[in-house]
Amino acid sequence: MVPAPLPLDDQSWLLVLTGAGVSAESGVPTFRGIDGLWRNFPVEQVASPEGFDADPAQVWEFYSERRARAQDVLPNPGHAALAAVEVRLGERFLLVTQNVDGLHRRAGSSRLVELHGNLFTSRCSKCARPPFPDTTVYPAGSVPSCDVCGARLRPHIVWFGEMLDERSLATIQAFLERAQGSPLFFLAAGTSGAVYPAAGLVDVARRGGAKSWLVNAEPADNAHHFDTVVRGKSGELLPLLLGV
Ligand code: BV8
Ligand code: ZN
Repeated sequence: MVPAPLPLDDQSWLLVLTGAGVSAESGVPTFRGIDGLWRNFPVEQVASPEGFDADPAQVWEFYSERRARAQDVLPNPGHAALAAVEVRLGERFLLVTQNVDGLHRRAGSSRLVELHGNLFTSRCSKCARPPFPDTTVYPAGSVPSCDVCGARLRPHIVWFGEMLDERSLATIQAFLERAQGSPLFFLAAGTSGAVYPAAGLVDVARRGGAKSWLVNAEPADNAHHFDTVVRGKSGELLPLLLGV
């Protein structure tokens, strides 16, 4: 069944949250699906500070493998639809992504918050050197070191047990404050709703008066928090729901 588009008009504000499912049709494996990334590497070992301290080479192997894969893939119509609706809504639009694959930016999205960091950015695990672009696929077993202080480099990614960047949360808060008094829509796509605080964003938006939609291939952990749930592929559904 073809879903009705979101009733967006020239007063509407739209906050979108995406997860790994939005990149699945580009060929990027999701985390918890059958081809899940975590299958080979238990999440605590490869996406946590403890795991990095215990075996930095294994963590760099995990992220280098994802860098190699993500370089070969292309944005899909779901990414393109989100970039198009940003052009239409301008400052009344904000895209928050849990994805670190960089595909939203490659599709043209710029009003974008990368909540969990970015695969193609590294930083020093020790000194205050700012995070820097890094597309290097490091050879298995190697751990790159900072050329300023010599400490280990790490991916600029938010690991489990780590706080999100304050600026990300402030950007979302400021957007919701500016939207007050106008019709607000919240759309989540391709996310299992398992990871917080991202999975709690729907509740924050609803407290701001939002009508909420979820687009997902399977039931999500927090599906009951949404007014409307549309089952299916985001690459097919987002262009329809966003009318682009
Ligand atoms: C924090 C970087 C404060 C890594 C990631 C108990 C209760 C509540 C919270 C916690 C708790 N215990 C611990 C916590 C906190 C923890 C958390 O939420 N844990 C969960 C697992 C219970 N959160 C944190 O640690 C966060 N920090 O809370 O700080 C704090 C500090 C100290 C102690 C406590 C709290 C930090 C979380 C960030 C972790 N980093 N990513 C990396 O990417 O390498 S999370 C990781 O999972 C990815 O970012 C990923 O995006 C994210 C969420 O997964 P999804 O994107 O949803 O992907 P998933 O595969 O799960 O689902 C895809 C969905 O798409 C599926 O449903 C599938 O059906 C669907 N799909 C597939 N194909 C399609 C599709 N849909 C549409 N179309 C398709 N074609
Ligand atoms: Zn350093």
